Amino acid sequence: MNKNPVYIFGHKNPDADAICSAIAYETFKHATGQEEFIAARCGNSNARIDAIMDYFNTPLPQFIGDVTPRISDIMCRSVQSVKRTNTCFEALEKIDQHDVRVLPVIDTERRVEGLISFFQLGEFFIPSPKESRDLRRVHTNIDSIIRSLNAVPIHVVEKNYFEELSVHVGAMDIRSFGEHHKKLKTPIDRSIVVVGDRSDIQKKSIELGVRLLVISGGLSIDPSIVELAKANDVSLIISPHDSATTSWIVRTASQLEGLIETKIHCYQKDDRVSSIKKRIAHLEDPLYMVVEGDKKLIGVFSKSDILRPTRKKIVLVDHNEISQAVDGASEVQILEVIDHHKLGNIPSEQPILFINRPVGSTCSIIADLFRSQKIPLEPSTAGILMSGIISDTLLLNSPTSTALEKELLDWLEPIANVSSEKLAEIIFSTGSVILNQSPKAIIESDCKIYSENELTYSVSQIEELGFNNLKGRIKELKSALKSYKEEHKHFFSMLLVTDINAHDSLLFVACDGVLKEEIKFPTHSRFSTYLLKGVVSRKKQLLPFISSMLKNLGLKN
Ligand SMILES: [Mn+2]
Repeated sequence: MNKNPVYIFGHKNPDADAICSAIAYETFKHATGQEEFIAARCGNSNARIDAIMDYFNTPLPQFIGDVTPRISDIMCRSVQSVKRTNTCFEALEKIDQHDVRVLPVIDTERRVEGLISFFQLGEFFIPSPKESRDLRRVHTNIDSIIRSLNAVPIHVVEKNYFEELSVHVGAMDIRSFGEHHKKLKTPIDRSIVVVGDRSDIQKKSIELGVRLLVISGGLSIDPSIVELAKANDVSLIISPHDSATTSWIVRTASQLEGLIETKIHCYQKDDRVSSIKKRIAHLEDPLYMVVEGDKKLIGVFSKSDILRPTRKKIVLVDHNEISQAVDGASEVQILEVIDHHKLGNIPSEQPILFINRPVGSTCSIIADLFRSQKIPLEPSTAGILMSGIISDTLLLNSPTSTALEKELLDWLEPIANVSSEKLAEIIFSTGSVILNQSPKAIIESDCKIYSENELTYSVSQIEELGFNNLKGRIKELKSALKSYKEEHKHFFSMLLVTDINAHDSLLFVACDGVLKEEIKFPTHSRFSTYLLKGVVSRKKQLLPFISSMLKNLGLKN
């Protein structure tokens, strides 16, 4: 599977041309070495599409209802984390090993507690000169010190007890050593003294009752000192490092507890990138947490992850208006548009491949790409292309049909090994939508939504072999159309029922009074709705009428 597929989408409420052109364009892309292009659909199939897929033994493109970029698309899933009981040494090791600057702090159940950053650790190890006392501070237990130093324990008392300790290097003269301690005001029993082979300081420290005596440089200790430490309950260990290094490493044994930033921001993996972008604009967190359930950490992201342009890319076939495109299309990169409809308004940040030809179907444009580039076709691809052409042009009977369609069908027939007439019969004789669907489904099955300035309106179309099936359904169709219009707050909603034998259509309109006066089509006596003689194309015949009607009403430029 490709890492970043580019999905080829037909419009919502797909018709045969939308599905067939997506499939054929995927094949075309693969034939030209662009394997990342994958056909998809953002709506359900219908009987006509199913009949085509069955006949050519081709699976439907996968359904993807929404391409909105989500946090799950940009978050990093393999997260390095620490626990509050970890030491700075362990955190620094992770930061170094994994080349990160921030680590989430989690509990044993993976619940987020906060974060620790390289910056915070830096502040801890290099406090401001005014706070030089902080340079000695270490919150830890003796076991952590032994592990950080890789030290040899000689005598250890209560090694797991966490306490606030203070580090001192016993480098001064024995006479000043005791005085120095008094001046520092650190309780002696919470002091760590690091010293080399100076038995006087070693002895004095034990007698004063320090918490821990660290012999540096891996030096051996006189047995009498060991005995004295045991007698005084003073912990005694040997560090392999020199005194300066030892005292620094002892501080890295400090527990993260106390350094953790607990003011963090957590988000969900399904949050939209666009809304989180706004929400974190004023925040300065080095890392944002992605959690699920009981604050369980599942990923992280940074501001730069969210500001990066989306990696999701799509191609639109058989439409060029955002209102007809898959949900979230306006938030992803539209790489190409291959279409044969009027131009909507589709802004792009970069130049894109945009092919729009006034021909009978999108499949015609794609078939022509195969033909002009001399790319060999499988019979099933040829058949799929024929199906899109036949379905959109009503077997060349629609006024949208051009000379190109006739030419292409003649070229494709021998490759697909099926005649256009036979294929037309298979496609158009599939069950009547009117007979098999609810009024709501009839309106939604091939419904296109258009936007004109602030107005939106919808035009649905179904094709039937004659109008007989409409008998007794008119009332419920009209009322379903009205509900649809109101539910979607459209300016108006239309349903065009086309008789593909006689090449006429009936038009149902749900609208308010002012619009009704502009519609001057004759009324069909039997079905008490408008009869549009010779009208079969929503795109080429009905939409220009709607356009001029909106102009007359001053609603369109
Ligand atoms: Mn089309």
